[in-house]
Amino acid sequence: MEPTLNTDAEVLLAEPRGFCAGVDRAIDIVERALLKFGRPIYVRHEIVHNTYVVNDLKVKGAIFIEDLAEVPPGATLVFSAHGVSKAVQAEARARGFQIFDATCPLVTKVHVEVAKLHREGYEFIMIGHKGHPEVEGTMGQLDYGIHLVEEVADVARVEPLQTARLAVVTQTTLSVDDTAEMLAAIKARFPSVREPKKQDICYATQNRQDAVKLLSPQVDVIVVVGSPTSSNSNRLREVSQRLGTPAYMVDNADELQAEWFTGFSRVGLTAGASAPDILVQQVIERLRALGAISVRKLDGITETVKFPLPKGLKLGEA
Ligand code: 0CJ
Ligand code: F3S
Repeated sequence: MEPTLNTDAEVLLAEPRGFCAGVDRAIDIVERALLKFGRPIYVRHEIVHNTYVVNDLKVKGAIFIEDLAEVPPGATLVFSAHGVSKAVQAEARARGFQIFDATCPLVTKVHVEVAKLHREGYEFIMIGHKGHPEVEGTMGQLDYGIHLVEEVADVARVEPLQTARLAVVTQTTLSVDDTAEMLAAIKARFPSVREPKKQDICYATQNRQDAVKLLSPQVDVIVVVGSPTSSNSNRLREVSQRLGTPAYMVDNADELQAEWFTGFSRVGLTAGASAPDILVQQVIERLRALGAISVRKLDGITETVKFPLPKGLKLGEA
């Protein structure tokens, strides 16, 4: 590939970027299950929305399925980081699988809150993307009483059975700004609505979007490493585009196109919470081939969150 960047071009890395604690834990669960119980390990849905991670685990012996009927009796099954509905949990138990739950603890926290408030008689408005597995999992915590809104216009269409006990929950990987706007619309229509004590958007989503906000005005173009199915990665691309800096999302370095960089001197680089660092390094190599002469890390928050593994996955543990 011919260099297209200017001769002084540098790459600026967003901080933080890439793996979050929930993704680290989810991948660790599959890898430990493979070591402890041997192949195959069945995983319901992509463990995280990343092509590289999924292909790597396939090679190591993981089989990814959507329908539990594809899993043979007696098999070991892992639920993905995005979480599952009560119906999926019940079906997996009824089929007698050995189950390890890689649902991110921050998603489980939302599930627990939904169950608790439901017992107190609450109905819910959920802000999220229809069809996303996390939304299916959270809405599937109850048989009824969760109304999904995807955009501000949906708020006017919600028809709760009552409004005295109405609570808002959200997907964890949304745009912080869009969600604030939707919450304002919900509060305008339902002034007594109960908001989450601490917003359901997770720390990793918030921090990565904040980092792009800092990066975007300092660069000519931003590259986001992430797979097309990854909600949090797509939001990073949007954050930059809305601030007026062109942004492209790539699943791997081969997807970079030389013409995106023609005449530019500063390239911003970040990665979604499910995108491994090896892909970021490969993108940096490709940008060097296109003419970048240096790489600089921006200042940003250091994340220290770590989640414990479920029981039964350490070697030697019964
Ligand atoms: O839903 C989650 C618990 C986030 C998992 C990590 O990111 P990813 O890309 O697998 O999932 P999203 O599509 O939700 O961002
Ligand atoms: Fe969990 Fe947020 Fe990561 S919900 S899996 S910490 S993107």
